[in-house]
Amino acid sequence: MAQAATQEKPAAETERELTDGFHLIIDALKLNGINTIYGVPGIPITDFGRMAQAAGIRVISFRHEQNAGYAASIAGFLTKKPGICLTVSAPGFLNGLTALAHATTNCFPMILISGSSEREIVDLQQGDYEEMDQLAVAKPLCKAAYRILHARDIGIGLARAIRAAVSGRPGGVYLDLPGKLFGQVIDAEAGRKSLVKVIDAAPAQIPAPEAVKRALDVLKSAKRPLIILGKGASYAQADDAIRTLVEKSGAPFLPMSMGKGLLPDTHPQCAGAARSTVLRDADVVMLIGARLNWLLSHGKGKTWGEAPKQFIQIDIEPKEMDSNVEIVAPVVGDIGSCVAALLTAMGNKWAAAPADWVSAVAKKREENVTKMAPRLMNNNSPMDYHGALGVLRTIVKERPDAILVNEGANTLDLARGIIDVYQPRKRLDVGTWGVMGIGMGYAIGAAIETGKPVLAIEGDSAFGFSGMEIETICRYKLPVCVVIFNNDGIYRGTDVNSASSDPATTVFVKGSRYDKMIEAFGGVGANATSPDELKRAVNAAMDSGKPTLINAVLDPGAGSESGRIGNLNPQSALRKK
Ligand code: ADP
Ligand code: TPW
Ligand code: MG
Repeated sequence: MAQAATQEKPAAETERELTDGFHLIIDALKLNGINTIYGVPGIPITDFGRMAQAAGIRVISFRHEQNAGYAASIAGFLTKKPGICLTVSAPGFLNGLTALAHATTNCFPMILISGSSEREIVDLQQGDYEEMDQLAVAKPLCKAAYRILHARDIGIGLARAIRAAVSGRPGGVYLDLPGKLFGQVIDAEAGRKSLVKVIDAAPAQIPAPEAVKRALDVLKSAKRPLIILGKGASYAQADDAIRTLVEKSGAPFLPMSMGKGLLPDTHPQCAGAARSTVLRDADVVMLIGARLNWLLSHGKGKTWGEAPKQFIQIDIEPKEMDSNVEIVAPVVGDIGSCVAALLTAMGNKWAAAPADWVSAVAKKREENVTKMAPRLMNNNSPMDYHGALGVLRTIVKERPDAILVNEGANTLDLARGIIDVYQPRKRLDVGTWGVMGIGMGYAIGAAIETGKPVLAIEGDSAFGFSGMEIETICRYKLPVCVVIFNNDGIYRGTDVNSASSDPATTVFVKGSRYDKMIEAFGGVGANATSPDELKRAVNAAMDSGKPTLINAVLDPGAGSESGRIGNLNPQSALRKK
């Protein structure tokens, strides 16, 4: 019967070329230069992943969506193109959502694409497989959220998602794709015509000349200027212009954690080692892609000292101005355009920052560096943070193009201060939320996107949040060396619970051998009990490019509660001092 029916169709009809939702999504991604997807397969996206891979898209399959999402978020930061995370419905979507919210909070462009179950059933709450109104759940947690119901809308839907993610302040976008969409068939020619190649996805936003002049007038008036470089400045990829601006101004600069490396930490104007001094004493502060949030004590209070400050802020988001304190010179636009405009307006005769201020900062910095130096050279076993970080600092100096991923509490705070970074976008860490769990996702995303070796310095607790992805690292044979600062716990491994036989809440199994984990997947494991051993093991790993995990045995008593932010711990009024 079916055969006969086909034969009866006119020739033109039978030869009509068809396409479907699967292929249209793939074509739309490729048309927009998106070549990598991070995700976890399952209903309804398993076949989509296979077809995407067959079509030449790199599909990196993870063990947990949150880690795939973190990989996508850092891909967005590193490339200025939205990183794509692909998940199944309800639980997979929710696992990915943490990373989407993280991307939005950190201003990284990312698109979470989740399959979902059918609208008819979801909207009547009739109990579908993995039923959830995902679009409604995602909305408050991202920059924009869209659903595509018809194959003919895939082109415009994806274009919208891309533009929303990368234009203005970058952020996370949710794209909901109900299962039925993938199999929808339409005429191939109509399908091709429906695709949209996004033109100028993140248009330049040029600051007003008056804003530029106002900013320079304030900067010129400064006796003690300071420039703060945030991760927005790193993201902007205006590296040369930023360096020129800083050098022309002659002002000390302070890199935020992921702003490190825009200018090397060893640059004579770097005030990283004189942080408290410059924050306290500066009279004019120019923020470039850095918010006055908790990481900068909201621009007020003791950290910022008694003397009144004037803030200049360069940011693409107008609402960021006056968010915490008055901004006397807002410069709204993209950092590339803003810095270029400032440089032009500064001309050739710009007077560099006052010499007494510059030398006072340099002196303070030298004092602090000298004070720290001997501690970094100790060869104690078990190691303390300084001994271990001292050797890693040298390794990064010798391998400046390696990407450093870093999370933990003490492991984070001390590594940030001790390890100098030499190139832009080489330090990736917990970001605005101080979130644990970015480690392996970031390491994978960074290795895939850049092809560079990755050194991940991880607290033993921090590592645990994404540890299973070492299988992913081994499977894709990525040049990732994970160093676990194993102090038997969160902050310290020494807490004791005196109320019962349960372990204290912050401690783990003593003497764990994390290096054994990677051996299960064919990677290289090593145990390091002294800085010398650590140095040998990390150098061997970085030379080999093989997936490696080094268990660095740290003194369980070496850390302090909450690392450097113990002051943020609420205190019980009833607790005896
Ligand atoms: P940090 O944590 O390093 O201090 P934040 O994440 O607080 O940095 O701030 C980054 C800022 O950079 C955000 O306010 C964001 O709007 C801004 N930003 C991101 N990309 C650009 C860009 N291309 N041009 C201008 N501002 C940008
Ligand atoms: C998603 C709270 C902050 S730091 C940390 C936790 C659990 C771990 C610190 O121990 P680690 O480092 O990594 O061993 P070290 O060197 O000090 O011993 N859940 C999330 N994010 C955060 N920030 C926490 C919990 C936390
Ligand atoms: Mg620890």
